[in-house]
Amino acid sequence: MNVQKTSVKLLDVQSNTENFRLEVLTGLNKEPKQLDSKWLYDEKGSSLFEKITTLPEYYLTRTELLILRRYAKEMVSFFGERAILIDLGSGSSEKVKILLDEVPDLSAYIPVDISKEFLKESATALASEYPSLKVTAVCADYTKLFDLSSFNQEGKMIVFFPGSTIGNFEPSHAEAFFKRISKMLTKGDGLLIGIDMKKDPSILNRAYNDSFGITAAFNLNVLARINRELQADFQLHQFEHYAYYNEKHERIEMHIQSLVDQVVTIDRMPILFKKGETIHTENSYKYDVTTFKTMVEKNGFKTEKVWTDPDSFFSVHYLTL
Ligand code: AVJ
Repeated sequence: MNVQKTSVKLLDVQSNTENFRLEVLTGLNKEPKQLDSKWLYDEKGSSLFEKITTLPEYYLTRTELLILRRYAKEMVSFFGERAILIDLGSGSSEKVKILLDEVPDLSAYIPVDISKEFLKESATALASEYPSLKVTAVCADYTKLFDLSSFNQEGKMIVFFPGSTIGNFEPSHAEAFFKRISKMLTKGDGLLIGIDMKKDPSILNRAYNDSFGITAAFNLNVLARINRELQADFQLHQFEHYAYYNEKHERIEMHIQSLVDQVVTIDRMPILFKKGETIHTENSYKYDVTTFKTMVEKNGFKTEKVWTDPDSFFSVHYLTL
């Protein structure tokens, strides 16, 4: 047996269950009902999302990987020497490996994710693949501000935010996110960010309604999580996945729709559902290059370079403070 010793430190900067209870109860008592999409990513949700990224209809991950592979050399040439690479929502780390393979001299790699178990596993696996790399995993909600001052800085801080996760934020929250990141960084530091582009709605609709039903399972899994963690009694077969492109708001909306009139109990509190009523579980905003540039520039960043695929389905932007 080959047991690897690794040097992964884990910093846990959140108290998850209390936030979850409060946000679920608040969100489901709203009109219309809603849940923040970050709650989709428990261990099961994270692994279902990994499956989504390999689906034929879900062009996003595949296309971003293609852009990263093709332009990694040029991307890392912006990082300079001894950079600290902060990977927000690191997931399986497949994307960052493309960059790591091109930067020989990082002073640290900091994967950040809200899903603790998943983070621990993937950070440990990565550390054993890159034995000379200093890896410190941070379990945090990166929609909030967190402290990076303990990482003493030799080179630039580079924040890597792939996957069009920024698309989950309301435009006003995306702006707040840029402001917050800019407070964590100093002049000359960088932000490498992946964005899904506006395109033919039928392509978008297919990407969020895959024929294997994995996206549906991913969406409905949040109900199973609420059942398990908050003593609730959702009957999953009484609900259905519903996702569509909202042209006016330029976003995919993902909902969970109630198939009948019903009452669900969460921690002894009754929640009423009308037949057809939905819980809005995710927005996935789509951008074009110009709109995105304008937004980042309004919030302190300068666009240094934009890379895209031949169909302009996806883009990766390098921004500096
Ligand atoms: C991880 C936020 C980029 O919006 O495409 C995939 C999540 N939701 N299928 C996306 C997701 C449904 C995904 N992001």
